[in-house]
Amino acid sequence: MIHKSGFVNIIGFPNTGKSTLMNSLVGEKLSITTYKPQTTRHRILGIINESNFQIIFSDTPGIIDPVYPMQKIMMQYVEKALEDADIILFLTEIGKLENIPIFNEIKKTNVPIIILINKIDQIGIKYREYVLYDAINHWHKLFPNSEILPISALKKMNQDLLMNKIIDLLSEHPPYYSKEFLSNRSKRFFVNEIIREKYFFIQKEIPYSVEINTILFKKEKTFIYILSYIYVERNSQKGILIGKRGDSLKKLKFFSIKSIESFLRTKIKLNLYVKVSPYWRYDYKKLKFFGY
Ligand SMILES: Nc1nc2c(ncn2[C@@H]2O[C@H](COP(=O)(O)OP(=O)(O)OP(=O)(O)O)[C@@H](O)[C@H]2O)c(=O)[nH]1
Ligand SMILES: [Mg+2]
Repeated sequence: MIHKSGFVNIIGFPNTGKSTLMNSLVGEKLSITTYKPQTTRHRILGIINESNFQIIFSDTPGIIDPVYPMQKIMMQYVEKALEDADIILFLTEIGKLENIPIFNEIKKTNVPIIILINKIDQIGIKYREYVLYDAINHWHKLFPNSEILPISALKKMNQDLLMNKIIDLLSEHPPYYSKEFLSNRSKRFFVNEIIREKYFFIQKEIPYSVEINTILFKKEKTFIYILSYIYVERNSQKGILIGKRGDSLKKLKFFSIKSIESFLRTKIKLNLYVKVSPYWRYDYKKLKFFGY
C-alpha cells in the first residue's frame, strides 16, 4: 500500500475563512474564527491521519501590509508557509476580485496552487452561476495554471472534491508526524486562543491589544485547574476589559469555561487575571515571551 503525505498551506487575505476551512477539513476546532479580520496570529497545524495518507494543513494569518512588529512576525509566518508548502490553498472570497502585487510573489512558487473561492453560500442560487463566472475568469487570468474551486467552508460545500484533489496532488511519502498528532500546538496554546476568541465576541473594543498567557494548567482529580493572564497594552484598557462591576470579565470567564471544557472534554476551573504589558505588540522581546 502506498502512503502519501505532505504540507498543505492555507494562505489568503484576512477574514476570507482560512481558519474555518482548516477546522472543517480536520474536523476539530483548532483555529479560532471570528467575524473580524486579523484573528489568526500564528501558524497553526491541523493534521488529518488516515491509514494511507497524512495531510498536514497550516492555517496562517491573513496577508496584510505589516505596520508594527507583531504584524511583521505574522507575515513572516505567511512567507515561510509559501516556502515550505507541497500544495498551496489560496483562499479568496466570492465578490472580492483583488489584484495586488503579492500575487507576483505567490506566482513564483513551483508548487501547485488551488484557488478556492469561498463563501459561495452567501450568493443565492439564482445568481451564483453569474457571480462565479466573473470570479473564475478573474482568478484564471491571474493564475492560468491553477485549479479553481468554488467552496463554502462554513456549509462544507465541495469539500469532498477539494479533499480528492489534494490527495491526488500529494506525493508518496511516509508520515511526517506521529499518527496520533492532531496539531503541533499545546493545550495551553489552545486555551489562550479560546479565551481570545471569546473576547472578540463579548467585547468589541481593543481586541487587537489583548494577548493571553496561560501560566498554570494543572490536572486535579476531577478537573483541570487553569490560570490565565490576560494582557492589555495600557492601564486604561484594563477597565474596558474588566467592565462595570467586573461584568465583562465575568462574561468572558463564563463563555471561556464552556468552550475550553468542550475542547478538552473535561471539567475545568478557570481563573483570569488582567495585567498590563505596555505596548507588547511593538516589542520583539515581549512578543517572543508570548510565543511569536
Ligand atoms: N457565509 C460564510 N461565511 C464564512 C465562510 N467561511 C468563513 N466564514 C465567516 O467569515 C468570517 C471569518 O472567518 P475566519 O475563518 O476567521 O477567517 P480567516 O481567513 O481565518 O481570518 P483571519 O485569521 O483574520 O485572517 C467568520 O465570521 C466566518 O464564520 C463561508 O463559507 N460562508
Ligand atoms: Mg484565521
